[in-house]
Amino acid sequence: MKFQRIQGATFAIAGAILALAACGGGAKGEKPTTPGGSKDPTKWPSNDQSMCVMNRTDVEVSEIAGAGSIRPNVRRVYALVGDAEHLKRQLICREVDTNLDGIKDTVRFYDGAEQPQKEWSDRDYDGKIDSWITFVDGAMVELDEDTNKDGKPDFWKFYVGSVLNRSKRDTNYDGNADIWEIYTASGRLERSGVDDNFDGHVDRWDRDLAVIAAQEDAAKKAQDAMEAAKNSAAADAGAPPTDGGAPASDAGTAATK
Ligand SMILES: [Ca+2]
Ligand SMILES: [Ca+2]
Ligand SMILES: [Ca+2]
Ligand SMILES: [Ca+2]
Repeated sequence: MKFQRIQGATFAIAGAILALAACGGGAKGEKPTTPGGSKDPTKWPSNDQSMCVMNRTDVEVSEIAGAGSIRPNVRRVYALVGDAEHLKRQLICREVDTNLDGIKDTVRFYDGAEQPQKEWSDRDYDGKIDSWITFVDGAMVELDEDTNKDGKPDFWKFYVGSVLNRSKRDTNYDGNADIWEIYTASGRLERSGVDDNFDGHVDRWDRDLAVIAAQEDAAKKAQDAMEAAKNSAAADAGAPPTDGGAPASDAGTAATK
């Protein structure tokens, strides 16, 4: 029973990883092949560049072929926990060769409760990790990306309740952030602080004009609605005489017919 639950959870994660990889791949058609890999499964390298390297011997490894693969491309590593009588497997690492070239390109590490802790991916299959995700209580809180293919993160995104909350970028790739971005509650860019001369201090704040316009528009609509409600209440207060007069004229009209 317990094992079934674990299987279900890991399959759900498999879907999430594949969806993520599909998003990041970008290319229409076939995904690129990592140097040293091959799209011909009979020519897969003997070294699959495993990232589930565990400095422990009390582990069990399971290899399976995922959808569309004729050779195993998914590896799960379990720790064996408990005493001899109550030994159980606990998922600690899972890695996938998502473009089926014989080289693992996405890995997830799990905590003692089998909740994801970290995920690293080579989303453009150039052989270098370019995406680092941090999870807290199973939710993504940080996504770091390498946008210039130097193997180092230069775009850091922070999430609150799965919504992008703030980010920072290193646009001259010196390792230090020089743009800081703040997002609205719906995850839309609201304003950016820009360090023009790369001295570590914000020189100017840019605000998203579209967001400001939308905020002003919403405020004006609220104001208009309030005015309309006020006018309508005032009209209602003076209305009875005219309303009262209407039936009479209707009656009169009817009477003339
Ligand atoms: Ca691969
Ligand atoms: Ca890469
Ligand atoms: Ca970089
Ligand atoms: Ca910089």
